[in-house]
Amino acid sequence: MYKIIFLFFFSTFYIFGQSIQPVFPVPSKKQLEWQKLQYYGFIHFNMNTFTNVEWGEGKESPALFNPTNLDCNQWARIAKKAGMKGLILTVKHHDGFTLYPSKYTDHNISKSPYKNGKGDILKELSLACKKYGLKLGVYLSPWDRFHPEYGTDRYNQIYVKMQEEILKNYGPIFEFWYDGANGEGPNGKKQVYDWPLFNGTVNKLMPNAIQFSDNGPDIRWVGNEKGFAYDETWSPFNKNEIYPGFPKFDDYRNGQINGSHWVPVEVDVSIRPGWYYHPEQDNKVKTPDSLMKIYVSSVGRNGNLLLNIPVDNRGLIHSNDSSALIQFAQLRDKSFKNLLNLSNHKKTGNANPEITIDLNKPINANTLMLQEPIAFGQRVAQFNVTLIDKMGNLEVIEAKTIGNKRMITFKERELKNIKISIIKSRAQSYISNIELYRIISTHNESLFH
Ligand code: FUL
Repeated sequence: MYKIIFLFFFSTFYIFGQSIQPVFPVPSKKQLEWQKLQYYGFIHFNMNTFTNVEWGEGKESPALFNPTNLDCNQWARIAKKAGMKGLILTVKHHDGFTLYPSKYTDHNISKSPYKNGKGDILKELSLACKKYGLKLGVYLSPWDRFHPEYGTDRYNQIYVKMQEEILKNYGPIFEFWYDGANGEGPNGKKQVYDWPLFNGTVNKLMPNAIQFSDNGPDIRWVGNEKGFAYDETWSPFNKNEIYPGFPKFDDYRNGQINGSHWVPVEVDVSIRPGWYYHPEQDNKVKTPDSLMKIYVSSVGRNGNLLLNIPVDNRGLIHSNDSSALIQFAQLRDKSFKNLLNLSNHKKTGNANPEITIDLNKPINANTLMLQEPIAFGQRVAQFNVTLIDKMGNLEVIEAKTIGNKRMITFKERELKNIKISIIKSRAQSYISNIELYRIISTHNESLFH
């Protein structure tokens, strides 16, 4: 129907057989697989759920931990229906209470009334994830405000023993999550963590697991908990210059154009104001429209989205959260339909391509999605998108990085021409995919005005 001309344009998809020279760093196989997940869930559920706080002190009585209707199948069923690819559980938060009967801490679920001390919620969730075809991940807080050995060398060994218990007994773990909080333990001391030991334990026992922290090794924090990555978001990252809890992380959150290692971003955000369940936040669940904006600003800015659901003190996902999650999934289904057909095209190439798409029949859209073939490295550092509508009105949008997926949103219009100009690139640039969407709100209107 429409004519598409790719001027000065090379791409993996369009130039079969041409060998692309990688620009380092490049992702490992497991990092590439992880990037394809795009969207998965966090479950904050632990002692704090029963004390109604965000951070416990480690002095809470295990008698308080007593969910009356806990059902991990409900969590997994909702996550699956919501289109999530996996769930990451807070097996241990900063207060130190473990949701499985660990032999290496006295502060654990076997001391609670739940199932008369015979409960193991990590086991229950691993079975539910298996049943619903979801991946299972774990959050095991290094900071432990209960453990008497915290702040001594012995604690590093204890942490490793817990990692071993988890990695040996609960089936495949797709992601191991280390948060950056590092405060004082019960004896007033701070721990000097042995990161090479912790990372090495996971690499040895679960080599396919991705490890998250402020500096990787495999994926990293995006630098905020609000649900967005930045216009400039590099997967190349100088990971060896910082450590988890690094006080000046802000200086690192964009990654670095010539970063030493491939460490892509994961965007973690909660569906409610808190990470844990607080009944007073029942009416503060994010709307499907705001979740869609978060998705566009995370998955659409070279990241994966880790969306937290605070399971309530019954042990269930509250209906307000589940209905927002399901409506958000329906919005994605309706919105991410590619309106562009690039099957007919011509191409030529040089280092800074300009891609022109002429549409004979105008297309009503509000989002342009671009992808780089990241297996060969991330390259584009600056580009412009020129939009020309059917009346001939022109708008130029300036942007920085592309990476795995970049969504450029604009006020809905009938597009006649689109021009993508790469202004700055680390090396020969490649665009492997271009799509156009009309992303809608729950009222079926354009989401962007
Ligand atoms: C942070 C923690 O301190 C919060 O409680 C929460 O778990 C968040 C995801 O990570 O570091």
